[in-house]
Amino acid sequence: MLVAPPGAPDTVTEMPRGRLITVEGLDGSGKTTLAVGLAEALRSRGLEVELLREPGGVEAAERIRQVLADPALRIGARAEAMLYAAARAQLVEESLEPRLGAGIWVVLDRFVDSSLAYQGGGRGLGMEEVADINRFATRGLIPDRTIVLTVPPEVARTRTRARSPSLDRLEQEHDDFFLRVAEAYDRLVEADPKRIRALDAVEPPDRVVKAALEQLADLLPSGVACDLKTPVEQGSGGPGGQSWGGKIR
Ligand code: ATM
Repeated sequence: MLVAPPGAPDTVTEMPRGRLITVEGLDGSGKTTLAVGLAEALRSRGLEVELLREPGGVEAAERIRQVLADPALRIGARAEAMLYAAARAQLVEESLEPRLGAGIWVVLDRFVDSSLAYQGGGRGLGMEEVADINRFATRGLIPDRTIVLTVPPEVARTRTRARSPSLDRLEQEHDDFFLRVAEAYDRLVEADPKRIRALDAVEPPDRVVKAALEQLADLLPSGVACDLKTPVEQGSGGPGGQSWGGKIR
């Protein structure tokens, strides 16, 4: 099945395709908080939005996630890249394509750019090689917009360690691994500024959500404004407060 261009009517339903918005960055950058906040903000403007994560989002991919996180397993760099791509292939086929085809927006916590940064950059497999297997896995599906949260790797590491005392297989990597990942993200932002927008993750969460929404302005259906007040400005909590929860799978 060919991937219709963003915003083009779906040939079967004549419904405009949904948009795929991905959120990227180092663990501890606040990426998941942003994904939850962004999904909420888009829903509050009347859009149907699904919030998903990678690796995961569908049962087979969630099981692959458990394998990838297991610190007791030895997994080589190439096998690791293929496992992320396999989880992604299943998510695309089982969940993303049907939803986008039905006009649903998807906010996705990580996608191909994570593999380019972690396996291509961090593991040193090369971004082009990793892009090749992912083109196969995703049948060429490209996000309509990607927000990369930038944060100094040492800040991200401190937050990750504070969050959980036991680190998973990837979180146990050395600092220079995460430095290479951060550099790879910088290269991705530089190479595709139309799709990939970098935001400073050190800003308060509600400001990051607001800034991310502004980066989606040209994708929103006409009549939907992108300058909504953040929930904090509206006095209803939000990621700056404590009430902005959300299930992400
Ligand atoms: P989250 O913690 O954002 O759910 O991601 C799980 C780990 O998987 C994360 N580890 N760290 N640190 C990043 C890693 N990852 C990859 O290495 N490649 C990928 O393609 C994806 C989707 C995630």
